[in-house]
Amino acid sequence: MSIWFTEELHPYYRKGIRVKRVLADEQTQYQHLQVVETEFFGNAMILDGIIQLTERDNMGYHEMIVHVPMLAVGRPKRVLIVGGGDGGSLQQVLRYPSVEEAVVCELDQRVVDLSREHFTASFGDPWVDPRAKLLVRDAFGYLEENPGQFDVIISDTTDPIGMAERLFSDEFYKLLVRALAPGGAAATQCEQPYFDTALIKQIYQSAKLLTKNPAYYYANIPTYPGGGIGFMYVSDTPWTNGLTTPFPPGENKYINSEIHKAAFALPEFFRKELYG
Ligand code: SPD
Repeated sequence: MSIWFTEELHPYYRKGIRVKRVLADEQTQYQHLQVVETEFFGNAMILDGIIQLTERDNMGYHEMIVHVPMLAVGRPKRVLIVGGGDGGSLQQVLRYPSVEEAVVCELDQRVVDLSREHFTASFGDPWVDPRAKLLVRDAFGYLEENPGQFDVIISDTTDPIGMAERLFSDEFYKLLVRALAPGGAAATQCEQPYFDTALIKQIYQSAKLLTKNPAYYYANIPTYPGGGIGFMYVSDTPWTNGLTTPFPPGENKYINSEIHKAAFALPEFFRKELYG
């Protein structure tokens, strides 16, 4: 027996994946959390009805959100991941021998627990690395308490709905930039050019007031709306600095030098919207 899971993040657009069986289905303190085994994409995590990751295509998301700022900074030592309780970004961050501490600020402990149960084939168990530090708390307060502390910050969040909405606000971006060490860089989950143009423009304008060299880039992820998602690079350090930095030890499944560069090329309608 198999069933179709249909996602409707936007009221005018739907996509579906075929599910073989449900592995977990619970209401946590914060959200409806499901893990399903799909027919093509391996295991998938779904939060409040929205696909967060699948085993088959998460690498486009995690490698791009992590390596672009990490490579730009060069030898990052202290890294903060906002959200990211599934461990996918953490796994990529820990590939860098220069990293001394990787703090993950995740609100929902159950996301961590169920990922450790169902996604070890993809992520291993990055939490056993002594450099990994899990804080089960809201990131706002933590950012406020830690100005100038991080070489890289990854904002690995859900969509701007409900409690996650403020992670896309000007206030959040101010705190994010304030928490960066001099020369540091951040990358944030920044939605879909077709569906979220106004939001992305607002975030870019805010990032432009706060830093010298923000830029938007994009990755293909078939299980996300529109087949992909974008990221905002936020830093005084140009992202192009990373083009000559060697990749860290370990295997890349999505990023390579050509993809790294090409990800910043935007379709004309969207380039005009964003950069004028
Ligand atoms: N529309 C889905 C966006 C999901 C972004 N978050 C993914 C979390 C993976 N660590």
